Amino acid sequence: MASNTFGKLFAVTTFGESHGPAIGCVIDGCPPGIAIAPEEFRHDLERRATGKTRHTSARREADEVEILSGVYEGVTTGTPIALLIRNTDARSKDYADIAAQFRPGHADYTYWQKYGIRDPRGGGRSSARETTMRVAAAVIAKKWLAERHGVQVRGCLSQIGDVTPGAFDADTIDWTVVESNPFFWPDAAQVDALESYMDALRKSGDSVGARVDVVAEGLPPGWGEPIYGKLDGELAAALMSINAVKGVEIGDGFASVAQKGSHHRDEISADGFLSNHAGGILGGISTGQALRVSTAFKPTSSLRLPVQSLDTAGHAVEVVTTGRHDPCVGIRATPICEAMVALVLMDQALRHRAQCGDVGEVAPRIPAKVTGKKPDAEKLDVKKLDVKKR
Ligand code: EPS
Repeated sequence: MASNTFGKLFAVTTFGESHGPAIGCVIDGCPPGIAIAPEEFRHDLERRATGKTRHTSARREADEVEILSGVYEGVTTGTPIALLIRNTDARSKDYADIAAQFRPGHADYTYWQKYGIRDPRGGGRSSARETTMRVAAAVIAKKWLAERHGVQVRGCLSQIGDVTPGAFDADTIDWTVVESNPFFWPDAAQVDALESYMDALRKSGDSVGARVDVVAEGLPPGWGEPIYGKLDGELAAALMSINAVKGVEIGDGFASVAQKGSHHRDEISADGFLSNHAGGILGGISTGQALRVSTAFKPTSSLRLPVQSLDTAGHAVEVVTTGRHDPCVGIRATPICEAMVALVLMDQALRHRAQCGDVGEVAPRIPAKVTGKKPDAEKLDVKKLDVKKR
């Protein structure tokens, strides 16, 4: 299958199916000298994993990473790094009854049309199981970005269905709150209400969409390649490649449509930029401000609620999907979005070093921090700060 490789200098190829013996990746182009141990993958893989709370799929995978190559005595050697994770909890019988049916909203029909054959077990290659390897590869990217450039890539859930955080500002997210609840939710006061919301949703058999925000801080100005390798363009493509993604916004995104230019342009003073509507990117190149990107996930299509469809013979069928499905795929998408942002940044950092490494630091460097001189009233509208509890 083509197009399983991502990145130019830090190139990640993933392989494997949800119910095959294993999933894996090969990272080619990783700089030598990065210390990495198998246990360092655990934290992010557990953040992404199913079966950790009642709000995600009940499948319990061990997600043990085996490093097959590219690492000697705990340090990357510059040769291809192969990572392998064996699938340990696939239950293919859940798919026996729907093996020849097209689940509406799933990739069953399009894979069938493209290849004329498909692996129906757990969605095969189209399963979110594949995202495990992106998160694993990004553990190395995140480590290099942090150690080499002081870049931190962090994300949170910023909407589930029509519920938005009661207190949310991308510039002042309390990351300890985000990491201390099963939703990566930034507002501690709403977590109980979200638990009830998700319990009711799961009982109803339905699913709901979500929005994930990622903020990358510490970026230097200059990363990103105009014209066809723009940082925002590559971020959008990377995030859109995640299962169930239907939209990506950079900075104020679609809200920019209703803004005036006098408001949107981020004023510059000697103390720093006065706002960050651009989301840290101008002309496809990082400004040195925080990178802000937001991703929309559609509601999960595998539901136990009956729905009409066709089978591969063209007969009308009623599809009922049993098995262990997420009522909201967006809930565990935060580490996946972080991973894709980190992989893009790693690749762009290496590309910048390759072409412009000799340019060095160019004066003046505008400080990243927003000084707070200009009240950002319109931004509040954009994020819909009203809480809609049910
Ligand atoms: C998925 C369906 C479920 C999820 C799976 C994603 O798979 P299965 O029915 O085979 O258990 O559990 O997610 C994972 C296994 C994972 O590791 O993310 C789908 O249709 O995308």
